[in-house]
Amino acid sequence: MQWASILLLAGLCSLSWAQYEEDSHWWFQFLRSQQSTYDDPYDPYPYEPYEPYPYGGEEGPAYAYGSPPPPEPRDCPQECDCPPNFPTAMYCDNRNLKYLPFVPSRMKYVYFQNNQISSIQEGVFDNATGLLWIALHGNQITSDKVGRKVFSKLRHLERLYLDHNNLTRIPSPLPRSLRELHLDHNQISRVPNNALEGLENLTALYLHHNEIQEVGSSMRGLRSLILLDLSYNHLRKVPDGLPSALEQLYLEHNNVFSVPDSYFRGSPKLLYVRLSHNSLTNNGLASNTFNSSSLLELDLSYNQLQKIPPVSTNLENLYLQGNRINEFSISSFCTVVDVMNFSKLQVLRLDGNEIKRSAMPADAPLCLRLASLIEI
Ligand SMILES: *[C@@H]1O[C@H](CO)[C@@H](O)[C@H](O)[C@H]1NC(C)=O
Ligand SMILES: *[C@@H]1O[C@H](CO)[C@@H](O)[C@H](O)[C@H]1NC(C)=O
Ligand SMILES: *[C@@H]1O[C@H](CO)[C@@H](O)[C@H](O)[C@H]1NC(C)=O
Ligand SMILES: *[C@@H]1O[C@H](CO)[C@@H](O)[C@H](O)[C@H]1NC(C)=O
Ligand SMILES: CC(=O)N[C@H]1CO[C@H](CO)[C@@H](O)[C@@H]1O
Repeated sequence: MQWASILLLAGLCSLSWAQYEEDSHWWFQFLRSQQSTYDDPYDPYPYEPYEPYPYGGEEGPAYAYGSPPPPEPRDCPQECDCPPNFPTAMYCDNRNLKYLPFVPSRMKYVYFQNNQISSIQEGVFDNATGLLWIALHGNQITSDKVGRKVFSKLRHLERLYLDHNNLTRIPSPLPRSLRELHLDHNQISRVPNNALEGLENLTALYLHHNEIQEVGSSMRGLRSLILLDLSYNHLRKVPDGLPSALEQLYLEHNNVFSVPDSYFRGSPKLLYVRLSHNSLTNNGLASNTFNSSSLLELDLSYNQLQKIPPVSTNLENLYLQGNRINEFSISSFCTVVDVMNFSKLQVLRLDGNEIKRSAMPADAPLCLRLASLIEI
């Protein structure tokens, strides 16, 4: 990772500049701490395709250790730090701010996280039309105090962090240039069909831990979307139509009770689907709902399934623990078994069901010949 990227990401993690100056190894420790945060045992695929795009040396941080830091430029708001050797970044995080200071025009990266900011007043970003990242997470921003046009001049904005706030709606309109939108841990309850219209470059959308009951067809048009996280909401239905580039779909901890037939056909690149802790029954599923050849991992644990739904022979990980499954149907994995036809399943979890070990059919090893873990 390049220096600039490390600095930019470090800004999000609320290290202070004092730390940077004291310890020339701070970045190493930062990387190590990052590693442990990502070390989630539930997440076997630490998949981070959204590294800040390779970033030219133009405004590299290159902090000269040993020499006294030059004075801060005069346009820097007094509440904030504007490191002279990184002239496009402004750090105003973790300092009990109640209001957003005006952002000077040269800024591209601004960090306001972990304060007590409750509003985004009209005009605050009007001069900073080159902004690429805005970090506002960990504040108390409410939807009625977000200026109607605050984001309208930001034609280059790529990352917007508004997670861990008090929002009840998705701010609108949003810059069409956005690539990452973080809105998780708010109180958003509804996503209107046009809320995300025109976000043609959006690759990751984080809406988990909200109170969303319905998203309608709002996701369908997001043609670059790769990751959609709607977990920990109150959804009873899956979104109407999935984006065609989607690879990761997280819907765990909702109240979804059915998934339409051929639902995943519209997303031929889908790799990971998590639907654990929902209300799925076999009646709510068509026979080929999950038989989608791109899927590598499917988590259907903690639902109310009584049978193993048919899956593609390409599937590698299938989680079905905590259901009411009472038979081991090998036909759910293999319709034909011979030298050339078998399942690629490696991990199958069936523990916490109503099934006995002896229910494993004799021909199971032939079909599931790659399985390294089968838990019953
Ligand atoms: C915003 O930009 C205008 C025009 O460049 C300038 O006159 C004004 O002082 C700027 N405002 C602030 C608060 O920096
Ligand atoms: C935001 O939510 C928190 C926790 O729910 C609450 O304590 C706080 O008063 C709220 N702030 C505003 C400005 O509504
Ligand atoms: C989307 O990204 C492409 C390529 O990076 C860029 O040319 C285009 O202007 C972006 N679209 C918007 C609406 O910013
Ligand atoms: C999955 O669908 C394919 C055709 O796309 C079919 O050949 C196969 O038998 C199906 N698998 C199961 C387990 O029903
Ligand atoms: C259902 C299935 O995958 N059938 C395949 C079994 O293997 C033969 C080759 O031996 C293929 O032609 C079939 O399509």
